[in-house]
Amino acid sequence: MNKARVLVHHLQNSRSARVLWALEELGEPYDVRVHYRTKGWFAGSSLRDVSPLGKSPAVQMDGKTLTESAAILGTLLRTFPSPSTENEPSPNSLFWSHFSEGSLMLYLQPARFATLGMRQILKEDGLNRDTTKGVKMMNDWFQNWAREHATGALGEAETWLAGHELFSGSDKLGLGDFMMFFPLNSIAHGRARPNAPRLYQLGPATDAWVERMRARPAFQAALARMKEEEEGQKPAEMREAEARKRAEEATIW
Ligand SMILES: N[C@@H](CCC(=O)N[C@@H](CS)C(=O)NCC(=O)O)C(=O)O
Repeated sequence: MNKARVLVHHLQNSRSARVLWALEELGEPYDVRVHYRTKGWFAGSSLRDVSPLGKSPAVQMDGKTLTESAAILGTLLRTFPSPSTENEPSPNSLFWSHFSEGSLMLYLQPARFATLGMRQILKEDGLNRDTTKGVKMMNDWFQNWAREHATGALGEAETWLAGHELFSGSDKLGLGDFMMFFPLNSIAHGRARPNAPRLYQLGPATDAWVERMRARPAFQAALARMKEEEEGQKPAEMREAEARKRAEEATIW
């Protein structure tokens, strides 16, 4: 049974981390319902029961369902004011909040899915050499295009952080920080395959900002809560499948 005023719908490895971190910074109690990714890295159907697009994050609060991370965070910061966070976004926060989704995630997310799509297509039976080559060429073209644009955006962030402690531009964490954290932390600490080439690089000021944010007790608390909820709410069939995979790996090695 849910007790807190805020219920966060959390999808593993997703933008909902922004919301859990913000709620920890605000000291506001919250409940979490975990949604698990499918094998293809999609959200599955359970989030569609919560909101029409079925995307993460979604928050239920005061009888309403909120979606879009920037809009959710704006509402939370205003509703639960705290002395160490902006209650209203500064012009800088507003800028970086739009930048995060509109100039950075715009390239990073489709680039990731293009690679996932390519891997899936290449598993199909009956592909000839030319088709395989064409699929790889298309993905390479797309990755180069995305990388060129994302690299420009990462340069902008680096220039800003070389002169400022926070994206808010003040001494308080703001909407811009919570929003920018997801793409930058994903680049710095994302689930790259072992030995995979790093497609995106952060500048030294950006790297240092990510580590400062990660070291905040509220971020660590959000991370611990995510792990606990993801583990605790895991469906039995998922546990069994994981146990089978571990057993198979143990047999192979
Ligand atoms: N602009 C939206 C993007 C939401 C979004 O694309 N969320 C991803 C997770 S990071 C998602 O739900 N993906 C699962 C899917 O598309 O199946 C926001 O900031 O909330």
